[in-house]
Amino acid sequence: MLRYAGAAPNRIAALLFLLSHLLALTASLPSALGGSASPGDIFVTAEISANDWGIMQVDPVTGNRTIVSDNTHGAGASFTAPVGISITSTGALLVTDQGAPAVQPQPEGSFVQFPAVPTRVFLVDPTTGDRTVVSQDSLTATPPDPSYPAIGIGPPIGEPTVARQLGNVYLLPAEDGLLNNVRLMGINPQTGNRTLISGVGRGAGAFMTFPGGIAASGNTAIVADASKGLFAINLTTGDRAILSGAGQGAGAHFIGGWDVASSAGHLVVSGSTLNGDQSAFGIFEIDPLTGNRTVIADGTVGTGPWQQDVYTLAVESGGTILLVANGGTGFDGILTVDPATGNRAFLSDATHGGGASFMRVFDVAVAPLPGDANGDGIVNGQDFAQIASQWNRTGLFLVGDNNSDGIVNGQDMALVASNWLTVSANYAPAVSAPAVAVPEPSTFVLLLVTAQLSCALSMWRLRQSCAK
Ligand SMILES: [Ca+2]
Ligand SMILES: [Ca+2]
Repeated sequence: MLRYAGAAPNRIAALLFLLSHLLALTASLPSALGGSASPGDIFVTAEISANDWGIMQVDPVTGNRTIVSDNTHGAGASFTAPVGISITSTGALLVTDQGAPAVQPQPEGSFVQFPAVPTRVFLVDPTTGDRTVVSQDSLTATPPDPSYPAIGIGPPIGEPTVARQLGNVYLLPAEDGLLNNVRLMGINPQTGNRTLISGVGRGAGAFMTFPGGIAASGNTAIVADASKGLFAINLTTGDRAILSGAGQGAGAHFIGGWDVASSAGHLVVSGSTLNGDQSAFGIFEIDPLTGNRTVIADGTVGTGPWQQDVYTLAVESGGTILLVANGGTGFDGILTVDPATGNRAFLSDATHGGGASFMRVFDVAVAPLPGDANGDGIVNGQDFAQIASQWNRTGLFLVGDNNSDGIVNGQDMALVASNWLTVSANYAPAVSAPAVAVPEPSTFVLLLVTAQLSCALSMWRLRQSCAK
């Protein structure tokens, strides 16, 4: 068996992957994909005006707003109550819509609540605004309402929060409005079929109560729960454990989680410090292994606007936190939060940013920059070095695990190669000019070729010397 000492095999293996993909790219440079969000693009679900809910795009620098998809933008099935939004690996917008409940009288005189518009999961083209229903509940009307045929089979979508892609499945936390049966489901993107991953009847451990945001890495989903904190859910067994909350994890007081995102190897969480008291609210940095917490921002940490009813969040390249402020007149919009100081400023609201106006924002998503292993907003040699130094390491939310499959390997390096020198939309304002110039691509490729040839020669010699 061929063995190397020290870090050499990491760099060699990583170099070989990067080189092979870079050489392949010279034959077919990536063309602009229609209908794909660009890295750093910000999208929100919003109540745009009375009876018009939809998707808006927010410029990460100016805060200017444009309507992407609503009653008059984009084709396809109409939104009813789009709430959660995330971005798929192909740059489409993945949106959960809670439908419209209604109370219906029954023949015997009772009243039954059922959704007049079913709950749905949409894919939305960020360029055209066109909407495609991926998965849809049927209405519990008799006879069935032909205008809302079920799409996909399996457990009902119920009351979904935000769906998130992990590999080839969409993860969807939801509760059943009638049964209060909180569960985590997986959705097949091709068929819309839903399977129970964790909940009543599958997996051991405490049940979720009020699920919100979700992050995922490897074989684990982290679900924010407004009543219990953060759940860690094994995607194979369905087992649930409270990772951080009352009695779990040390550090800052933390009871309930509203939303969660991953950033540079840790979790960024919005949540409450007193059960049921949203005024006792903060942004926390939480260790995904221990559940230990520190406060990033709250009513006393950091300066700038702060008010209760701040809910969902996302993290930009460079670590800036985007926070949805949803606190009533004069406090609706998107805040930026400096992760180092906790300082806050409005990016987009009634008086910041121009363009289309909105009434309320519900959720925010930032298009990631694939291959940006160190999260600085540009894909370059530093990302190569980051991945090489972590080569074959396994774990949760690893820096360098670009595709979130729980291991740092050639697939992550391939994303570096295919996005070489791509920058995120917020790159310039968020990162100061590098002191050392980034080498031209051709120069870097030449260096890699030289290094790779050198490695190949030494490998050949080693093989020869080892061959019997
Ligand atoms: Ca980078
Ligand atoms: Ca990976």
